[in-house]
Amino acid sequence: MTPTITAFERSPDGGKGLARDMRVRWALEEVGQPYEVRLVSFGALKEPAHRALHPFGQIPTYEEGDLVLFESGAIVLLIEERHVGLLPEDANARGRAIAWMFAALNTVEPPILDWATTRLLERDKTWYEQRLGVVEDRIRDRLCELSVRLGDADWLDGAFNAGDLLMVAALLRLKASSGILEEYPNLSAYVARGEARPAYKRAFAAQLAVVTAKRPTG
Ligand code: GTB
Repeated sequence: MTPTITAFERSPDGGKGLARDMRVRWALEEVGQPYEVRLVSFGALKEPAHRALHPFGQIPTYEEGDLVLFESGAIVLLIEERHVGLLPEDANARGRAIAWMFAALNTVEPPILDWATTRLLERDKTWYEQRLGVVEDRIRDRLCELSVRLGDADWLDGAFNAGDLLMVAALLRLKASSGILEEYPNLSAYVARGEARPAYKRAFAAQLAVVTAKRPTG
């Protein structure tokens, strides 16, 4: 059965691939699973029909037969459980890959989200610059630790897996808008390796096509 995911009808990132449907699209592309996309407006996100799928009125969701899921991390985990290609077969390696998935979502991404929220919503506050500096230093702490662990390896634990997928997705938010990622050349190269994967490119093109299809021509 072909799964259906939801994505923004008009993504506020203008097609940069930063909304969280991107990580689900990427996971589906990695395992070769075709999918359908239902585009949702900001208004419709908060309507009962969408809230029945997602209690917080957000994207992405995932529907497959009787199953309805929300939370991009849970969706990626389900995809890798149902397909070959995103988790190692060895049980211990699989456990470590899942640990990296949680590290991406729970340890590395929170200060990055804090930074994005500060820039988006707190620019007019008298303490904006001070807070931004504090949050950026929290990001640096995490990136420094991650950079040491990655060293000169291509991926976090052997071959590319879902831990890398979510980690690259989290780090991408920093690329080209903060300068912070570029302070860690091995992490910059790590993100570039993720973006160079054919599955990432297909997912990126698919979400960008939504934006370009809506742009008026002429
Ligand atoms: N924990 C959830 C998950 O991982 O699935 C978080 C889902 C979430 O944050 N969804 C956002 C959403 O639906 C879109 S992705 N927001 C609408 C709302 O809450 O009303 C977050 C996002 C939004 C915009 C950008 N951007 O413009 O760059 C990047 C990421």
